Amino acid sequence: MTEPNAHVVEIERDGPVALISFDNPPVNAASQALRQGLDTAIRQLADDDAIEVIALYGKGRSFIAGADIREFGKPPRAPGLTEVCNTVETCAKPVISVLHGVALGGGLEVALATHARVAVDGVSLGFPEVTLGIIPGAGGTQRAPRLTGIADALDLITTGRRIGAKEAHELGLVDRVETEGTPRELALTAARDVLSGALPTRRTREIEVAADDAALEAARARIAKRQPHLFSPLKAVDAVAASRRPYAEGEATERALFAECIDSPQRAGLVHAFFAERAVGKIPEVHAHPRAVHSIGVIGGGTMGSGIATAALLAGLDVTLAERDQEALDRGTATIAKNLEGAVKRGKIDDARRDAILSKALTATTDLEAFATCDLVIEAVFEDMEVKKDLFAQLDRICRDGAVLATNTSYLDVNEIAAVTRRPGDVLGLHFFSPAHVMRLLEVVVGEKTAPEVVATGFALARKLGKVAVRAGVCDGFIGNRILAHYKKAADYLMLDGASPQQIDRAMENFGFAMGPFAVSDLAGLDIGWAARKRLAPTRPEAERYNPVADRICERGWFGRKTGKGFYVYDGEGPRPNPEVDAIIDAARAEAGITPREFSEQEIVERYMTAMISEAARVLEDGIALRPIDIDAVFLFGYGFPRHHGGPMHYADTLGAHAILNRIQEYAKEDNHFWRIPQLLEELAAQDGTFAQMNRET
Ligand code: T1G
Repeated sequence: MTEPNAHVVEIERDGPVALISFDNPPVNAASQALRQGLDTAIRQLADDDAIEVIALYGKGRSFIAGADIREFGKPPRAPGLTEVCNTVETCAKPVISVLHGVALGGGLEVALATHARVAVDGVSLGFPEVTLGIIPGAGGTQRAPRLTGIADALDLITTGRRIGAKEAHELGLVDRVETEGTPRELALTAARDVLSGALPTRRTREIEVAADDAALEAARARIAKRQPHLFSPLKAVDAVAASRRPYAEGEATERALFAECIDSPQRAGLVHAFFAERAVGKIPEVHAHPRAVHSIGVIGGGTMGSGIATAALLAGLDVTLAERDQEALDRGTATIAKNLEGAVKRGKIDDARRDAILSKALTATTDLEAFATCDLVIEAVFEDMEVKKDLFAQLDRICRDGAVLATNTSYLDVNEIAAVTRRPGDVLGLHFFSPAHVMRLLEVVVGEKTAPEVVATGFALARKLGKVAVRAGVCDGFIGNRILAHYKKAADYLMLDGASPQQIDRAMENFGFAMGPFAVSDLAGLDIGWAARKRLAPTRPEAERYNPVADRICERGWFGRKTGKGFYVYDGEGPRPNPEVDAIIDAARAEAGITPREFSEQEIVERYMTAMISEAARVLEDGIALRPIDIDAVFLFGYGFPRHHGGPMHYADTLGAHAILNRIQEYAKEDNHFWRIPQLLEELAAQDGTFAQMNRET
């Protein structure tokens, strides 16, 4: 018999008790070595007459964080986790588990296969599989309903929601909760309790599941409403439904459904999204030492400034908020108080914490001199270069040596702003997305002279705020807004040529975006795009087509949701198309001599996505984004890009560079100014390459 893998799985004997521990840093993923080690250890101990009870626990941070996601899409290597769980459950001797840190996915499945479970307070349990495009595949859909009943199992398995020890106990998922002791100590104690009869054990597969057709139907209805684009949650419901059948049959159903999911493009997209969130932290400045940041200054109490201040306060930082006059300052602090109230309602903080934040951590002032002691200052005033330069000259005079000076500009030149200070190395862009205390993306904009430790400080701050930081270079709009400006034009041309704004929105919503581009513009405020178009008008090339519809809407004083009208009408009955916009569109078409034509939903998606991918390729060519995966993260965390498509670059790979090139060539026949072939795409097509390869090479 093979020995358990000595590095990953270890056996320790203590009289009649055997402890099996896992040590597979950083998170104890159930890699092939762990699976093999556990399987071998159980079989070995089952044959060992001296052993009467076996207890499993994890070394390091966790019990087991689930299957090793890096193995997905590769040929499976035996033993599979289903088989290992069955070895555990069918062992003739009692096997128990002690869960600490996280027990997720396959980790929780191993635990459910043991004969009793002890949860250490603070543990996080859950089935995140649907967030990765799959379903629990090692008996989770069969054993969870046996312990919790169908309704609660459906809730956990179809949402990926994580629960703590107390809730797991209430649901019947664990048998005991412990607040003190190391996992090893608790494993020993619990094993002895099994021997004394104080901790009963049983095989989960032997429990009967009560029928609950209403819960199954309710879950299907909830999924159709909330996750209409996702493939795996409905499969998860089917698998849970099969738990009413004899165990082996239910398990076979789960296996078949799991296999469908693991091969689906959605699984590839969702796993890519998981790794994108982690990949963006790998930057050239990774070894630079971040400066300590305990107190931050925020200039500007508008939506952005107060959102940034809220995010920092929620992360436990001291914040000084500055505005020009008392009235604006009062509005800013009121917005922060409202944001914090929202956090209380969502259960993120309690009343006492909110009061403490408002009375102790937040300082409001109209005097910039208050920034003298701040570790980092973020400017979030309106987008005017002269105003920003003036502010940075003042900050340069006021702030202490070593303080980091950041601008939240969405598109202005960070180098030009840095140049007015005597310390351009301390200056960078920290581009938050509205609402800043909710949206997870932070573009860290690195200027020509930004010092490596200042970049590292931006990333460390993002971590503290729970944000996903992406490194961006300087250009108009950085990564996200530069690409947005381009594909928004594609949407405008579609409209001018015959598609209605609602049709375009619907097409993109059916593709998976939470909102289409015109609904988003209405939400953000049409005046924002109007200001940007006016700013760029002097540099707009002659050859560029122009759609004046949004300008005409703005000229009527309709700025979208906040004024009750835009592309849609908002009058309390839910948004509906603004009938007056049709006439504006007709006039614009007539003026440009366009005879409108029909667009299929597919063509809309193709043109929109091709424009997005084209500009993204140019952003890469220009070195504005480090890697394709950084662009994916920007769109996933800042622009509501459908996670199951993995991001624009991952999606581009699913189409292939050739197909995209062909589309651009086709579209260029009608407009060769807008539809230009990015050199990078041409090179990829020539080499039959993918964006994914570029991720690996850099
Ligand atoms: N597989 C492989 N690598 C993983 C991993 C996993 N399951 N989990 C984390 N990593 C890597 C991660 O990429 C990063 O690497 C490092 O570990 C630290 O992670 C059969 C099929 C456990 C809560 O979905 O939720 O079981 O970037 O930065 O913030 O039914 O990672 O350093 O190179 O995130 O402390 C179900 C996924 C799998 C859990 C830790 N399990 N992981 O968070 O650290 S499906 C999951 C997490 C399954 C079965 C099915 C989190 C965490 P690098 P980190 P963290």
